[in-house]
Amino acid sequence: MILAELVAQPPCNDTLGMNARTDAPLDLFTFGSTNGHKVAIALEELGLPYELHTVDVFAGEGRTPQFLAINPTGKIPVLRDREADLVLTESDAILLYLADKAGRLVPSGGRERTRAMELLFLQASLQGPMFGQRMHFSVFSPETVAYGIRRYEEQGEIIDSLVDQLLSGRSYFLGAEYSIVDIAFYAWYFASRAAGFPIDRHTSLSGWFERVSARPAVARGVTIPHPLPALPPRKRA
Ligand SMILES: N[C@@H](CCC(=O)N[C@@H](CS)C(=O)NCC(=O)O)C(=O)O
Repeated sequence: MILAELVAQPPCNDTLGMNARTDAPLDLFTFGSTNGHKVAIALEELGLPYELHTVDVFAGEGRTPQFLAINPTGKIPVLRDREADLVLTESDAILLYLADKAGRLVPSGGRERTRAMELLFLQASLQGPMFGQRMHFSVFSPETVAYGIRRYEEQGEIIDSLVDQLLSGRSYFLGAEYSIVDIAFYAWYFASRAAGFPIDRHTSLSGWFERVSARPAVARGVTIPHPLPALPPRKRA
């Protein structure tokens, strides 16, 4: 979604963090959760200066008229590129925009770029929604809904096996080169592991997770704008 211009400045708590600067041409509206982590990691990896705006979407700050004018879904992350007069939502679209802007972390053309797009769509349409529902039913739901827990834990296991297969015999999703596809998948694995969903029995997946975790920009990105809070204990069906 591209809005021609912001209709108002959001009333966010502006927080300066990590490599962020107040005079930067990019604004990142985010909170310390998966989809926001993706963009924070990419900005840190690419060394693009950005101004950080914390929007506590879980306390309703995403539903203010000012924020809804930027993103009608009321969700983070949102990126504003002042120089390009562009406001962009959807974490994987933002990853692609940033990588193209910097000319790094995504193939510029050919079959490799087509493969990267395929995997980004897979992340956005399968891993993200399924892991999101799993987190909801197994961790945050105020009720214990056995069917919901079973359904999404089963889906999670199917995705873990698929990702393990995709990573088999390669260091990263696209082969030898780390890319925004790794960043896109990593953010949900980071949160899922913190919520108590193990991946150890999948050797390719767990090896990849360790490799990506060891990157300094990734370690910084998952603390922006704050470290992941302690999560409630995982419910059992
Ligand atoms: N498809 C969107 C999902 C964004 C999303 O669900 N963001 C969450 C935080 S990770 C959010 O803002 N949740 C608050 C809400 O839904 O009200 C993306 O990839 O950016």
